[in-house]
Amino acid sequence: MSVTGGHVAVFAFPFGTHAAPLLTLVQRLAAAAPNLRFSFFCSTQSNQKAFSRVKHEGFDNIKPYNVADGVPEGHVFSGHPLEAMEFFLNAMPKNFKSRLEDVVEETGLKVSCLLTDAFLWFSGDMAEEMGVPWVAFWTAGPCSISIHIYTDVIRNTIQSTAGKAENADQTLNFLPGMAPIHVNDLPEGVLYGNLDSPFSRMLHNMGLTVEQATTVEEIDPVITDDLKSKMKKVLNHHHPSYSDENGCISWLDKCETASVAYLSFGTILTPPPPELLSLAEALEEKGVPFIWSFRDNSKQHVLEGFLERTRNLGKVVPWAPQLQVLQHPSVGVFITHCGWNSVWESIAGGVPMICRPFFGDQKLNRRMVEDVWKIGVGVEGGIFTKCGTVTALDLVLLNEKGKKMRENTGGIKANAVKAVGTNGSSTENFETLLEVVTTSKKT
Ligand code: U2F
Repeated sequence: MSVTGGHVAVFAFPFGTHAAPLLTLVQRLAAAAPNLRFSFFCSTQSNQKAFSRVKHEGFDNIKPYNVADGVPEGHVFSGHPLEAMEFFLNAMPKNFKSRLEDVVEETGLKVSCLLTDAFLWFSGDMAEEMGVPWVAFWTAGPCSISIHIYTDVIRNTIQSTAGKAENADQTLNFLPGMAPIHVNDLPEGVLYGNLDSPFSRMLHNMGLTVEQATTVEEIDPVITDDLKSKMKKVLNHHHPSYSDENGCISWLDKCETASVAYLSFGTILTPPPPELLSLAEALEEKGVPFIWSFRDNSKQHVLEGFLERTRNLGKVVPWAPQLQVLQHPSVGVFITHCGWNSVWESIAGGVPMICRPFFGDQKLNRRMVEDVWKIGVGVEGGIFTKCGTVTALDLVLLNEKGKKMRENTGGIKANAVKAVGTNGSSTENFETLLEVVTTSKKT
């Protein structure tokens, strides 16, 4: 590999949908700056997944490096979804630091820029020590990064000792653009829950140190303007596409316009069995055709009878090309956990949402979707019941309100499309980012 233009070290966060969008951004940069070398650091498992899902040919200037995942040898996992993450958080920042040192020694290429997931707050200090710029990449929405930046203000303003329940409906009207957000929507670890867990501490530290973050800025101008005044650069990002191994698109081709429910709960969680059952009962009762992306084999037995009976009504797949599914005219509603990527992809497809948020930024996203952008509805009582899901399906698929929600996605999408146009802010932001990574100190 002959590279003369500098060495960008990229640190990815290996859980949820973090590494894939960062890799997509790196591919864009690598294509635009073939003389730059990009070293992509992440856990073995996450590197395998991220690099296997994207076309890698022609990207000779991107090289994956595996960092230690911190899991003790012989450890048997309990099945708790956050267990692997806790090990990784405890191994940080040593695992990234020592692997980077090895790579610099092996290749003889000094680092000229550090491009990292914003979660990895220690990168700011590392970049400063190396005398190179730090670009922090934020994979979720502007609202949630703002919450982390203002964590101390929130803690000082709202008495957390009173507990979540007593303050649940208090709004964050003392923060720019945050008036619609209620205490109840806050990610755990900001005001309530374990403020001292490794994950809460990581987010708090990030809020205190983040200087440059990427985010979709058109979607909420007030929050983004405020962030712009706080951070050196606010940039936006794009999403990868996947192949259709399970024939979802050809199946959708046979369905009526806006009739199908697409269900997915992202890459980390599966709703608890009683909720899965309620959801299935609601779909069956209403006879709504569906595509259900169902990752967790260990929970599929819950749906056994339902799957038998609905063989002609719907399709359960281990992975769907979500971006394309949501673009398909047959899809009428997205039943989602409100992960940021899913929300954004639903907007891009013009599909209204039924929201069942679980943790992290998902309740914030639900609030924006339902109350601010008016492009979806939360399930009654916050969890799936048969009755609540039937009501939500009726509202979105059959009611005028559902039509209006679909129309509302159009306005938000139009801004995003403008942003990625030739003179749009996204395009300009990419050029700025390119400038930062290419003009930083050469090797
Ligand atoms: C964490 O979210 P998740 O990774 O669980 O969920 P999303 O942000 O919604 O991203 C899921 C991605 O996986 C893709 C889908 C999204 O890009 O298109 N996908 C797919 O292509 N096919 C499938 O069958 C299923 C999913 C976290 F839990 C959230 O709270 C955060 O908002 C998010 C971003 O930081 O990370």
